[in-house]
Amino acid sequence: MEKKLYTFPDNFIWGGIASAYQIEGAWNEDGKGESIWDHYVRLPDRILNGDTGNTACDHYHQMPDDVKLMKEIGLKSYSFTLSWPRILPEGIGEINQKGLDFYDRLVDRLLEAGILPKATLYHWDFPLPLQEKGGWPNRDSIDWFGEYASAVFNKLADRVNLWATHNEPWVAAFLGYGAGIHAPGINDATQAYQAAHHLLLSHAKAVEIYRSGNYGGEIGLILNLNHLIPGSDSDEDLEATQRVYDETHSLFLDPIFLGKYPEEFFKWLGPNQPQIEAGDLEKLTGTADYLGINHYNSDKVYYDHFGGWLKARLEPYAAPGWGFTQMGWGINPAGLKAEVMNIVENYSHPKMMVTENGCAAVDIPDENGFVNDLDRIRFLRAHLITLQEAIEEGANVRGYYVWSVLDNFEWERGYSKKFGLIRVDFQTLERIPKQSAYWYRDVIKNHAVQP
Ligand code: GCO
Repeated sequence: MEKKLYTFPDNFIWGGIASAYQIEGAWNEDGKGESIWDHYVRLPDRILNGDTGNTACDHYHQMPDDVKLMKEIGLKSYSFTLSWPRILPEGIGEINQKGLDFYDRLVDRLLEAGILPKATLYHWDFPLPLQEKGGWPNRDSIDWFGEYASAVFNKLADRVNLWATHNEPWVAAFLGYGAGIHAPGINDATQAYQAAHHLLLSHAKAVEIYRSGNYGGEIGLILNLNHLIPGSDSDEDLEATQRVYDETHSLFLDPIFLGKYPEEFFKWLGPNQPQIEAGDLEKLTGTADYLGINHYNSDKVYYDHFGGWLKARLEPYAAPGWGFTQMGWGINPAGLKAEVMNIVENYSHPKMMVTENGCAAVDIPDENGFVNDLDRIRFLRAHLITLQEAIEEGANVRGYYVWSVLDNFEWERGYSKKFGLIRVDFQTLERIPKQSAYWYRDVIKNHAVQP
């Protein structure tokens, strides 16, 4: 019997994604200012093996060849992020023209290669001088971000029609200002929730600026929506799961799509809840032309008296027949479909894209440096199949971006985890496409996934 082919809509966008700090390098070249990550990686014992993004994949210098490689593996779109301090070294004020020119060249190279550019304004590399003024917890950050967004739109919005303001504001707020395991390394729940509120308001500010420019493209928000499963049907586990859902999902989805914050959750937060000014919520509602969903894994959630301010403990969940990625994340392909259908059913059925999906795989190169990453192919195939099912059930999903195009700097884990379709030898900076790159090229060509 012929195997079912999982086909995607004709106009479905097939892409790959990376982020500025994780691949560019040139951390202090051509007038670039310091980001909080440039500073954070120099602090003792923050990054595994003392790795930094100082060079990373050296994409800043190797960009033309990287775009050629993207074309060779058949990408129809490339989602990149812009380094705020490369463009505004002080965060506000004088523009570094050489910084903007890099992205100008990147966009032109992509268009020449027939690859749709998608640009995200912020992927965590906040300008250090502005962090020294209080960072995202400072309400001035809204206007700082607006000034940055204007400078970028003025230069690129004539050729880039697919934008996102923030990548994973939850990570920026709660790992950067809450857990303190990401830059700027602050451990303060009140600052984390205030940062989350200002990240959302800055998103709305950038959207307002973009829309007033009548550029005609689309601008959205990208959220990390991993799937949460109650550890049991006990009240305490169900309530703990709701609290984790509220912090990771409701806190961002509700104001944008429902015009409200999760009130019960704010009562739980008590003094940690963000200071909100009159009119703030009205500014947030309806500010996403599409929702970007970053999805990797599922977790079971249990009540835990010692589980931080949420009093919750997460345990990675792997579906039957699956295991865990090199990040220790539970593989549960059905979790992607569950997250997409949750948005369809509870958040007014918006336009969506899967803006990140991929896995850190074992990746052992052969004598030629080639990686036959069948485990990554199995991961991607299974997630695309559940995504196709969601689309068949009515989800308005317009595209899918594999994280990541290149092996790169995996934040506090340094270069120890490999997510790329293309291997990077960090001794020589040689790029070598993995088997998954060739598999994905066929998926793109066929607009379909074979089981
Ligand atoms: C994220 C970030 C990426 C990560 C990737 C793998 O989702 O955390 O957007 O920068 O590198 O997800 O962890």
